[in-house]
Amino acid sequence: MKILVTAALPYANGEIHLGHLAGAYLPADIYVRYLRLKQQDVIFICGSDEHGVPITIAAEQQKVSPQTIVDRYHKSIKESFKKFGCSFDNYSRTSLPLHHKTAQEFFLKIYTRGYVYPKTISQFYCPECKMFLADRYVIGRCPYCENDKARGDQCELCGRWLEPFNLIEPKCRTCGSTPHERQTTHYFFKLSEFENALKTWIKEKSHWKDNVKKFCEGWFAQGLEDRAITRDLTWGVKVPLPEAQDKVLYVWFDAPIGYISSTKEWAEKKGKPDLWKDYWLDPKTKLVHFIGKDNIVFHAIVWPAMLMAHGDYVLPSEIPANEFLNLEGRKLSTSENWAVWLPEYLNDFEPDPLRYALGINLPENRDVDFTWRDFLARNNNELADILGNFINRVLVFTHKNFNGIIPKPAILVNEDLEVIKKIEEIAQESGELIEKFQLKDALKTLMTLPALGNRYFDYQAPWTTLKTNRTRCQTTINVCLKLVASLGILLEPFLPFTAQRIANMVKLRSKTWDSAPNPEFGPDLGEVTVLFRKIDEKIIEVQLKKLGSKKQTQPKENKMEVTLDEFKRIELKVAKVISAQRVLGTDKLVQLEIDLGTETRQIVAGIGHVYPPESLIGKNIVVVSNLQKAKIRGIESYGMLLAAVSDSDIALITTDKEIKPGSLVS
Ligand code: B3M
Ligand code: ZN
Repeated sequence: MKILVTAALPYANGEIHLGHLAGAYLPADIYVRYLRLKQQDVIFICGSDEHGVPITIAAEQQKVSPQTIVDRYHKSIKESFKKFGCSFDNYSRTSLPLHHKTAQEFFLKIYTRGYVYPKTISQFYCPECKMFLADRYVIGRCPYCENDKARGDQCELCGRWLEPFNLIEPKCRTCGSTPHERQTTHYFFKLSEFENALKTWIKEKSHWKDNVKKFCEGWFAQGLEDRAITRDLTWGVKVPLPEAQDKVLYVWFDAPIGYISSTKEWAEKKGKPDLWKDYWLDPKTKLVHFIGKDNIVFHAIVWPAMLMAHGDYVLPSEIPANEFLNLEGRKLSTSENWAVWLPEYLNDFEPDPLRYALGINLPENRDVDFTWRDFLARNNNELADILGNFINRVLVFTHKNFNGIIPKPAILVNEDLEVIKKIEEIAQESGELIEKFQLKDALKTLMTLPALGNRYFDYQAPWTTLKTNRTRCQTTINVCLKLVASLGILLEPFLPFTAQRIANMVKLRSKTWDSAPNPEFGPDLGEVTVLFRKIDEKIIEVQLKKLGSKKQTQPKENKMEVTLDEFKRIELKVAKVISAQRVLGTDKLVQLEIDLGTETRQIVAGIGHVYPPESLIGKNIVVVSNLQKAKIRGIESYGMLLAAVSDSDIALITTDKEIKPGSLVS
């Protein structure tokens, strides 16, 4: 059976945060990695959603073009997913011509099949901005929950899908004026015609999660209405009809088609351009959409209806939708910066501790809370003290007492056999849980293994049998190493970086789920490295401080004033760059040696993506010379260089003419 797994296409209008990860991307990645270990024919498809009002609004806020926004965030989202270990087979973007073509063909197909019709309607029009106000361009009060910041397409608070006219006291979000009504023609999708077919289809999905089924029932209770699938905007996929040149497809119409075009791109990259058809055109394909709960209606109702209208493609089999992740007891809010951003997290920590902390507490059936205190405790008490400790003590013992060669077992006694049986049982049990999308239980189940290993090791006391009964000691260590090697496989879906390091340390040769508890590894060990570092309590306060404070890229609203005395405490000096080199493995950091007149110093600056290091040599720069020393990527930096920073560029501050290094800037 072919399995096609997707994770919701994130809007390329900002960075990924923990809410996104816990909602869709981490669970999808765990599921796919598991299926690969089970040697299933699975592909994992995603990409950036680059259309719609979320993009154009971000562009307006940051005063750049929509293209600049999507280019910037597509690149950085893709990069942070990679660093986090999201193992997509393809990560595409909806601005690709291939996607535009696929979406237009989809539209034309359902249009010619009679499921799309034009209708003239009144819409909000802003007289000030001289434009129709699509979706999020109108804000107002939600008629259901009274939230006064509801958007024209959806109320974020109660999750209801809205039409702009539903809003009470509507306003133009750009200029605040009250919009007028004006006539415009749009294309409507006959969603109402699919009500019965959808009901029958969803009835078969008795095993689906309650949240998805309940949501759909609520929709059916209201009755399905036809939906406008075009917008009066210029950014998006053009409507492929001569009479509608000035309109684009509604982003929620084109985005799910992105799953198909991303699969097409994958096939093209593989050099087998028709391979996507094996997945999409085969009704036996298991199509699994991982999403957050705010996307349920689009994936469980509108998209399946679109697929039914089209007729050629497979329908979703599973829609494991997660609830929300809260942060330190509060609802996540990107506008208030109540969020932990993935690139910032990855600057400070390794990916696996986060995959663990989120994985063991996924919002599968209810909203959950992420706290830094819990993150720290999970890392220190569970990853370092239990998992890391077990593996480390076994490997160190083997190196020390058996020269790093895997000792052969003698006769296995009951206690040994029990450990081996337990590995087998737990692999089976957690595998079944993963298949049922109960990922956090699967991880909890797996984590009983290192705990069991520690108990077994303590009880068998190999440091004693080493002297009293060497064959017994060999057997114990052999069993322990089997467990370590099995963990190198079984933890892979959850902690891929750690699992790879374990695999290297025991020289694992086969990596299939079913080979645990008897995987092929050895005959000797690789170098032992520490798997988890304990994290200091101090980080909690540092991280908490970041929450709710405005991000640097956003315009500052309140400027804080300083006194002249305060300003004078900062010592600015001219320095000349003597040498410059890129910090290995980074594209931004440059290590500079600078002449400050009376001394030379080393500083590290984040300008390497704009200034090639060699171009800096000989330049006069301005540095804060009394800034405390800091370590950046382990490299000491004493002082900070000044530069002007805009959204997309950096300009170094230099002197207008030659002046002695060390001169004060005041
Ligand atoms: N971009 C919404 C979101 O990021 C939307 C998902 C599209 S999935 C086809 O939440
Ligand atoms: Zn306006």
